Amino acid sequence: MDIASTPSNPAGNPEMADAAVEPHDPATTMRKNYQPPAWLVSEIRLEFELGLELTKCVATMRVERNPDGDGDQTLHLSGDNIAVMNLKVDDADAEGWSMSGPNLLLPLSGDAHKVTVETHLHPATNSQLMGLFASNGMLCTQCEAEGFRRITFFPDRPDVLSRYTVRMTGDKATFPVLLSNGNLVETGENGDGSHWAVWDDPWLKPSYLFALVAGQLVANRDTFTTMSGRKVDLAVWVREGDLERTDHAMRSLINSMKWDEEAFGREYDLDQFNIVAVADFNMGAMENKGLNIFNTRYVLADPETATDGDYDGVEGVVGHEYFHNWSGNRITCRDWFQLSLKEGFTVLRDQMFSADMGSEPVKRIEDVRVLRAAQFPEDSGPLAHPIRPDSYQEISNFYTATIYNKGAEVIRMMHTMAGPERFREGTDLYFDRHDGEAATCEDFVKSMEDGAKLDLSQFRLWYEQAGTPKVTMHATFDQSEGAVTLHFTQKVPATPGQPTKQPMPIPIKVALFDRDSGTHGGEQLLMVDKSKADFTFKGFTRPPVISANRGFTAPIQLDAENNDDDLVFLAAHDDDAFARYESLQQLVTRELLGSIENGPDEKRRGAIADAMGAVIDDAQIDDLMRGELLMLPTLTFLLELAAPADPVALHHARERLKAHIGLRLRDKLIALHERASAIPYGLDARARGARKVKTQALVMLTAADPKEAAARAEAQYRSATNMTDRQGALMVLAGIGCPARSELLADFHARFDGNALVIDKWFALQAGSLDPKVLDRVEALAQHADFTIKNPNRVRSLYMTMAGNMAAFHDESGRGYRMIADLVLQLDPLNAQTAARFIPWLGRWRKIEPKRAALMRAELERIAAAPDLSKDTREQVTKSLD
Ligand code: 0A1
Ligand code: ZN
Repeated sequence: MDIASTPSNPAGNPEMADAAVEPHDPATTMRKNYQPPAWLVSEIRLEFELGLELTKCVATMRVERNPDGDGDQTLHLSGDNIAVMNLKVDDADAEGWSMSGPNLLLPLSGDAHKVTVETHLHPATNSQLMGLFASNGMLCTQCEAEGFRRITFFPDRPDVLSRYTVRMTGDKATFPVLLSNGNLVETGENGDGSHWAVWDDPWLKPSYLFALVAGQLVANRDTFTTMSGRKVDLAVWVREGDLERTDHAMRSLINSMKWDEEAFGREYDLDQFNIVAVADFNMGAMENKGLNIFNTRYVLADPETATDGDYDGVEGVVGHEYFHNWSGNRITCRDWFQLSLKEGFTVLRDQMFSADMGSEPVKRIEDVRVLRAAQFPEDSGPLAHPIRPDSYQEISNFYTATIYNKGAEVIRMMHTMAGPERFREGTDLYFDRHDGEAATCEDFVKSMEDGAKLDLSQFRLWYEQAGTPKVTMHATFDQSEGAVTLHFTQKVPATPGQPTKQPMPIPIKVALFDRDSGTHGGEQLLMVDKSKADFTFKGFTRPPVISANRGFTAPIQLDAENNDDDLVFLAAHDDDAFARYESLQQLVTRELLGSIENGPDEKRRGAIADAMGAVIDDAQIDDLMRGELLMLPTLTFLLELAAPADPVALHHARERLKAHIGLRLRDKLIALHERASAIPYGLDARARGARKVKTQALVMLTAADPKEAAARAEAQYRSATNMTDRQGALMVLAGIGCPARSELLADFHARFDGNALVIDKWFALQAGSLDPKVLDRVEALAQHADFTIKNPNRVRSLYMTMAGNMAAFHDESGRGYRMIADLVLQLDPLNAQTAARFIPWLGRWRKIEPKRAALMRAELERIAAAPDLSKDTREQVTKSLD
């Protein structure tokens, strides 16, 4: 089977659009059609003559017939936006070759040949940022998933593993630094102002892990000695002025290397490890073998310009990319349907790493919040797909919260079921068994069964079925028997292409609390594996309070039918940090959803404020956790539960509750703000926690009394020694119509002029604010001299932030929807991947009340009607309208 790209649907042809879900549609790649490649490439030598306008590439491959292939005599080489400049087979001009669309077909007579192909690339005009592109005067690559075919003709699929040698030559002044995968083996001067370097990667790898960087870069260097004594040279490469902001990335890298040895027994396997930061990048970062390429956003950090959240982002992403060296590179994916094999597992690994570096319970709460805000809506919308999808049109659309975050949750459930030691035996076996292979999710599951001694037969459904299971729990008490029974039901909702579902095994941790003593007799792990399941516990003299899904052991929506008193009890007594957080969240959720229908419930609002007050006073918890407990549920999560809803009404209900809490707890919040403000800057948990609660307090106080809080926020801004405090204060000010607002926004811009990452914040602060004039401001900001549609970070900081700002995006005029659709149409020809990522916001129309839903659909239809839409955007928009 040729996995090469296929033509997208002709614009405006509704029949073709319908056919997109049919198995025979040529634009759709089906998992069940996987065939091993007919030809393999054992070695490839790439020779580059570098230039920003023109780069010449000569690729010499040793191709060999795959004994497991179908015997096809024709070598299929994928291409995208490149032309053959020269083609040789065994050093003679190739004969009989042809183009099939963008791809090269080359008939071969023998079992092994040398194939040489020359291509010419134009990095400076490559706005898609896939393949070889220019960013700020440097050259850089992005090949995952299908970017290598924009560099040379190749069987660009992850199950073709080759040994790579790369030779680069280029002008020494323009490209003083020349980097590629593996180890640097030779360098030299050409005597004409140009120089060259040869890099050799001894590890077999798929083409998506190839990378090259050339440019004016400087390095923060260090070394790491691995557990078996290999000394590794580490370098974080950035532009000259950024060097002093690389220490945290380097520290995170060293911590990651050590952690992977200890937690998973994984050692690094080359003499060099390079990280390069680039300003123009579609995603967060990329795990190319030995040469990770990062969005600057996940490398650069110092106290003045990066928030605590940014610091966490750097640590997590540096870890994530490093951990891919084993979960992704040493063992890669057989095909892109297996993407979660590397991504789900690596997200779990980075989550565990960050938890070990910081606070485990706080990290768990943060991860669940992300899952609920980003993955749950995906799983219940038109783009829902299993963590191992069955089909795709454009694989770039499948780098989703489902593949990444739900994928991690699924493996976390295995961890919960097996316990840490057996889980480790499972992963050891997986790494042993499949090292050097292009593997499947099934290989992982089998290794877990054999190594961790788990029966995962029914559990495999988690890989097959999309949709967030809805679970209910109802407790009954039999006084005469002293027995409490928990009655569970589960239902996996229908999702596109999957109308009926089977029950899945759902591990749920529970504890039964005695109401008087506030204690419980131990946690139990229950497996709910049928549509209905009952569990009975004896030895109770009165009905206990049930704490369920402790630690969020399963990615489900649980309705535990607790009454308000139970929730208040758990918010005060639960010894599981997540469950404590969850009970407060549930109480708030109940109040918010209820208040839309019936107005506020005074008793419940009082209970919430009391519980929050108790959180502020609780000396047993640290400020990092306090900050989590004081946060209200996100609007995206609430919308999931309320749908179809009026999102603006929901937003106002949430603001009203914030104001109520702010008013009721005014003195406590002021005291909290003052206590936290006295703690000096540091990166330790205490100081970070202080900054977190400081801004939380400010947010609640502002909702209650904007004028009074504005003065406090202004003082926080003016005395800030770090970005967390400064941004927190400005966020609050940007949302209220106070005189300091524009002055301090201008001050912020002037202070950080020229620092792209901070100017991104400046755009985002305005696009995400509570200011009722956000849409006017976004329109004006799009005309600002600092706005450019060519930089994905900048586009996201303005438009993604606005799309996530419920009150603005869902403005009843439909203007927010129109602005996003206009952006998609403008961006699509330039950067299809980034454009397509905006479609899901409009695709949520089914969750929204009918008037707005119609406006959202109309914008999707306007996009769908545009001629020459990219395959990326076409797929998303078609599925969103279905
Ligand atoms: N594998 C990377 C994510 C990534 C995917 C596609 C890209 O191309 C635009 C870039 C990065 C990761 O999981 O970190
Ligand atoms: Zn990844």
